Amino acid sequence: MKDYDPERIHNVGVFGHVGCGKTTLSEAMLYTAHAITRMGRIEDGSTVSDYDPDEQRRGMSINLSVIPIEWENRKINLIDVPGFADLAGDMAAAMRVVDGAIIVVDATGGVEVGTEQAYEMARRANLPCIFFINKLDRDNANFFRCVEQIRELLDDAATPLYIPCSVARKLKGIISLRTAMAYITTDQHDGSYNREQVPQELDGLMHQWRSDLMDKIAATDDDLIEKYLESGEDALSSDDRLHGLQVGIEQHSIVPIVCGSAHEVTGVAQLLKTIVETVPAAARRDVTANDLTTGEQVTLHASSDEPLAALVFKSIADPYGKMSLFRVYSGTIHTNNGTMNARTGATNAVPTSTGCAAKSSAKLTTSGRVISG
Ligand SMILES: Nc1nc2c(ncn2[C@@H]2O[C@H](COP(=O)(O)OP(=O)(O)OP(=O)(O)O)[C@@H](O)[C@H]2O)c(=O)[nH]1
Ligand SMILES: [Mg+2]
Repeated sequence: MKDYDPERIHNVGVFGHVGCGKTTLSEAMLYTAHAITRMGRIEDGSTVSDYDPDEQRRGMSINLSVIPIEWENRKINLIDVPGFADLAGDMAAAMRVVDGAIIVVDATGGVEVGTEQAYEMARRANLPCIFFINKLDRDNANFFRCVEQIRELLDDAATPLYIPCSVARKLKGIISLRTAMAYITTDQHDGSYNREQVPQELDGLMHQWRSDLMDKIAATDDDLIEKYLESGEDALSSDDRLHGLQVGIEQHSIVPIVCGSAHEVTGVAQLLKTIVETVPAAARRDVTANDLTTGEQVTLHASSDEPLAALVFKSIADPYGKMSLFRVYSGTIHTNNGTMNARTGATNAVPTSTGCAAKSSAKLTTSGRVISG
């Protein structure tokens, strides 16, 4: 994997109710980004994320997994988090180290207890969120009921950026409300799609939801609202729409909803695009921390030449040894150099630093350094 500076690293967690499809969606993102050549399945115990034999036997996630994905010259550090309520410790651990949250909603079940819990925690952690309404390929999926429930139960700022493109109850792809185009999934189901006109029968629905989105985008900025009121939604350029979306997310007047099917790899490329467009890169998000040696509050900047500050958020022991997963907030960890444990005051050497992709690990940088991000 290439070196990425913190301007190009997005740390994102995938959260939601048990079984809503987080691991399958993570697998679909890896597949869409060509990080794997075939899509693993929960039923076969072949996903990258659920690598533990116990997870494979039970068909559910037990440990969080870190999954790096390269997408359009960015690196997305994805953390796939188990949804099972007894494992909420992993959810809390992941929330501490990510800069954005994907909240997956099962389109057949709607907002469930685990969805509410994940969204509340993400809001408390002040994380920008993206909802992904999954399993739209299922017969009993109901996208619009999910949107209604999300607005009623979680947040009325939730706003679809995409709606399903279903014809005769069959999911064909998704419709972008920003571009007013349909992205139709190809027969390969590998994340590729064809950009097509919106089917006529969905045109009215698309315009109705597009107006809802454009109203919110335009309302974020005086210049945009002026253009919008004078000349309508087509007067907003794609840069205007992106700017309004980003401001809306920052002001919390918009929480984006993306949709699709992890199984059919539909809507997954658009989710990756939404992540890089809306989750701030590591360098963009300063973090405050307590310096335990001085008792003072400090702001950590994600820059490789600052003093080192890193947080171990999960330790895993397996027959091969012990592994600590950490996020570097500022500075650089040099392999075999001493790092001070701020809590105990002890100095520990970091024997090897690797970037990990679930069970496998690969050296993060060619120079054996781990830089902030
Ligand atoms: N039809 C359909 N099934 C899906 C989709 N995504 C996931 N599933 C199925 O839903 C079940 C649960 O999927 P997982 O990916 O394990 O869900 P999860 O959210 O990671 O589950 P936990 O980590 O245990 O909370 C599996 O049987 C998947 O095959 C989808 O888009 N469509
Ligand atoms: Mg899972």
